[in-house]
Amino acid sequence: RWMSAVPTRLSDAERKVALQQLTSAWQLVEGRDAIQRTFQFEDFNAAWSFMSRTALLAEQMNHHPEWFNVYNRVEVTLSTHDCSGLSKNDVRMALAMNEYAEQLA
Ligand code: H2B
Repeated sequence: RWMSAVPTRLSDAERKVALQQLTSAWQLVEGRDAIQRTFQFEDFNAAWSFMSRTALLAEQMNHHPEWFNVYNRVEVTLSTHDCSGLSKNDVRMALAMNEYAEQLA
């Protein structure tokens, strides 16, 4: 695989726009430059479908979520360790997850 460019941290202005775009479902994590959202689905099957779709995108983007699943709940934290903070990749991933969850609702 080709090496991709190292992502850069969002500026304060970019971060503000991104958070508005992502809706209040995503929140900044306290004490860490990361965003977090908890998704809840009908059952485990829907949660796993969501995770499968997200996993395919994560591999494509070479950008991987931190997440925790129990039954129908998926707790997601997005951050970019390559830049020790939030990058466009986190925003893109969050938007895609919103969409996948919407489709599985
Ligand atoms: N995922 C996330 N969330 N942040 C990163 O900085 C990141 C990643 N970097 N997946 C990639 C992999 C990097 O570690 C590899 C070596 O390309």
